[in-house]
Amino acid sequence: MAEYNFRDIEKRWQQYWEQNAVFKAEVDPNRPKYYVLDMFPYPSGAGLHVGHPLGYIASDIVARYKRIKGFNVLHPMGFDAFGLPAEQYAIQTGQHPAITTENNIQRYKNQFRNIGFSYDWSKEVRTSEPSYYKWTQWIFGLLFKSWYNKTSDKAEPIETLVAQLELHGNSQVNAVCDEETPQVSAEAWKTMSEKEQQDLLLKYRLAFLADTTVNWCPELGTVLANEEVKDGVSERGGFPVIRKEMQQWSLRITAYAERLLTGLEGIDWTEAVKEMQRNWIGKSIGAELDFEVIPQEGAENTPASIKVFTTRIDTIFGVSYMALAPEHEDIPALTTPEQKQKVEAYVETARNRSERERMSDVKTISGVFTGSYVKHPFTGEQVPVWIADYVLSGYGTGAVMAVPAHDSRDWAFARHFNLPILPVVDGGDIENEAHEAKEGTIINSGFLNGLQVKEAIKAAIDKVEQLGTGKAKVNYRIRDAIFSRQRYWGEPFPIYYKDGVAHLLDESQLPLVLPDVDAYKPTESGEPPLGRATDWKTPEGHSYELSTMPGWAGSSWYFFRYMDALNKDAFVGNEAEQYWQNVDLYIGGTEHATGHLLYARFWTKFLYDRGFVSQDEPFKKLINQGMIQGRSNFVYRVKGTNQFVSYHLKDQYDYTTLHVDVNIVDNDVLDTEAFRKWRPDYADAEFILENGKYICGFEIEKMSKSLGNVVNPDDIIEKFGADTLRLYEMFLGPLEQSKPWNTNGIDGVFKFLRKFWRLYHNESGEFQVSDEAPTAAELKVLHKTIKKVEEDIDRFAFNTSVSTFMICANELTALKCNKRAILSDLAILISPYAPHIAEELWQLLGNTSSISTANYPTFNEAYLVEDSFEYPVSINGKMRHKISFAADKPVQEIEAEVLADETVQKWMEGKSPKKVIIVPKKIVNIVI
Ligand code: ANZ
Repeated sequence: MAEYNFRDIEKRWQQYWEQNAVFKAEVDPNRPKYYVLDMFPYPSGAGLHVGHPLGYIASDIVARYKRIKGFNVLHPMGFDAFGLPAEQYAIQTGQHPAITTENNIQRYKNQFRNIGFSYDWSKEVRTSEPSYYKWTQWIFGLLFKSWYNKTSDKAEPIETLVAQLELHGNSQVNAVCDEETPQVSAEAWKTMSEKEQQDLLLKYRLAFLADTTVNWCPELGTVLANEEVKDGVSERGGFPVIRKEMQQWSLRITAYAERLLTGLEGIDWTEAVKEMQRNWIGKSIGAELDFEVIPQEGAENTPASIKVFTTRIDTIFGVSYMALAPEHEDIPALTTPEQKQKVEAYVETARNRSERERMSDVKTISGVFTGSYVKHPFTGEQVPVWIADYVLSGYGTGAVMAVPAHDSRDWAFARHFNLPILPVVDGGDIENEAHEAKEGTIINSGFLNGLQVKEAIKAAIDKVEQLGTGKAKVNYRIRDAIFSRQRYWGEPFPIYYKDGVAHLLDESQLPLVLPDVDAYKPTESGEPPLGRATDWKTPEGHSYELSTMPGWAGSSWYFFRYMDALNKDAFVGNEAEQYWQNVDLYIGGTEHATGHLLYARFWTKFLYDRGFVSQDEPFKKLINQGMIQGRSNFVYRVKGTNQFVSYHLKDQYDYTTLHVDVNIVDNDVLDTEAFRKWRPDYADAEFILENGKYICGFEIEKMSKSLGNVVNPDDIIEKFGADTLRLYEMFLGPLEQSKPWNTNGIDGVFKFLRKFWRLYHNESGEFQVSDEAPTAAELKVLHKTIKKVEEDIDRFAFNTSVSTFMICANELTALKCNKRAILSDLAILISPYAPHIAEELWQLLGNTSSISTANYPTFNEAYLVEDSFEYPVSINGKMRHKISFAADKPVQEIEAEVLADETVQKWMEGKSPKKVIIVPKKIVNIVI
């Protein structure tokens, strides 16, 4: 074999890895484990473009590196296979989403295979397989059978709650539960009907059914999570989303708010992602206090008081109105007859704006007066009660004490409706904007006069506690997670209804498999698609739940399944779980910062509480890879013609700019023939060329089909090979950075691999290495590389390793090195990056097992020690010669030898030196 024949080599090694299950990972207590995971993909119809494998290549390098470092590596791959696109396609075409999904998965797997990933395919998971979602249903069931005990600070079986109810009712139960959980004595509990008991337990269960205000998307026919709604429309499809009350399954993630927050301290994630999670959880420390309602004459059902949540009770003397969320339940009772019409109209419109929209919309200030007043707790003055849509119903108490002088939203509202602005601290320009009373400021109002903010908060809380009208309170912004979707392509709930009570299917009945339906859309009467399934009932004739689980159900625990993917008795077996524990390195996109990553942490903590896993954080280290952007190319059509003008000539014409498919452009030069064939309209296109070429313009944009800038890894592999693709993706720049794809540079990497190949071959292209002992210079090049590559991978700086390999190959080529001792180690070093070529060379070197079973070479510092130094010799300021000396040679000896040197003597022209200056390891200066 002569040339570097990557096509042959790559196919052969991919087959070898697969047939010999080289990367199969088994529990092995004698070896340390390393678990490296990618966020598994949703198999979309478009397949992978070159941006997708960036993170996968990085994790594969780490996996392969850790293997040769002696770790037992778990590196699996699978598919997040339920989801909307396959279902939308089913609605349009009638093709079962399972078929679409299967086809797409096969395409992905082929693409993965072509890139040479070292996955253990025996552990593949697919969330849409019944053998997998059986366990998603099982975990849901476990959540249903659990409650959160604040005293033990963990989830417990519902039986421990029932035992307490039987003994003392719920007076001593310290649980995370529904805000409207009634007080129940043991007697009352015992006399409750089955339905009443179950209704009460639902208020405690970690998976529960409740009426909630949801984001309803009529076009998609489903409820969406907050993060699936962007600017009032659905993230997928951009359809309008309205707010609606519906009975939904939810998960009580709020029970874990504090632990999700503190758990961040112990994991190695970027500060940016941690901060996003902190904000999402949104802990705020403040107080709740009651404002007494001043009853209106003749008004009925007036509540005695209204509770507000404030983080700034120190500003209480600045309160000039109270504002309620439009959904606040006391609004009807507080509204006076004169205000009734206005209030009702306002509430109706305000309700349909999503929370996000209401919070982010600062431009429109809207609100209405209820007609009622409350009493200021300290001054006794009348405070008007307004309704304002900047107050959110789901946060705090849905009511705020407004302090316009010191809060900007209150300020804007007060200005708009001409309400008083009462400062409690000096300073600021409150005529024109709110003045934030920062920490350390002195309050000068009421009994808080003279106290600093912090002290004032404490003093005010003490006071309301004494009065019995308030208390310190911690609030979290995070909401319980709505878990029902009115869709077909998701996990069925293991739930059936009997006499209006939700019951959990017995474990022996799982999986509850998705039924067949005649169409993938809601029924005539508006039930979810599962309502179309005929005879979809329990053997006793009870109806099943018709919603399915959301996309994030299956991805909240898949990392456990990989550890023991074929286990039929448990979602993961103890032995496997205790060995693999959790993910050492997790690589994926930032778009999952608050969704998937938060839910996965929640489920892990829950499973930990219930004793099914030994770790309470799933991902020890997280890296977010950057996005690969597209590099779009443009052509310029002369207006009104079918003529296209080359980039540098375009300004002489009146033209329109058009995207052109980058696949018919090479180095910004358009393949004009291919262009004519590209689209029927261009069949007779004419070109105005420069230097005989049509040059395209370019721009960096998002990689997207519609912009014609999508590059398919299959094409790159066909042309240059997978090893080149892998190296090139890493070479583009630091992993975490976003960067444009530019196929133009790939040639350099390909040339490097050819040069690398030639190191192991003689001039006639035959494999030939020498068994001679390596020289010091050769050893130095090798050990420099060993050290650098190791440091780079440990820092996840893969791009700099690629340049290190290039330098190494250049240096060894210059030294004409073909020593086995050097080249053998070098093959190992490059094997994580370019595994196919490495395997091939490894075999040529006479090895019979995969290079992944080799050991990473040991770095030896001694080879790097500079043992000689080449001194430049300058005579009268001009560099005339170079002479090498041992690095530790004494200066006098150097001087003697330099002056005796023939070339030096020639330059000195027989004169004797006036001065000789020697700077050790720098320079010899002779003045004559
Ligand atoms: C008086 C006050 C004075 C406030 C001041 C702020 C500044 P975080 O930190 O986000 O928890 N608030 C309370 N409930 C609300 C709701 N449902 N919708 C909108 N705003 C609400 O914010 C808590 C602060 O936001 C609370 O403290 C309350 O306004 C407001 F100079 O009370 B504050």
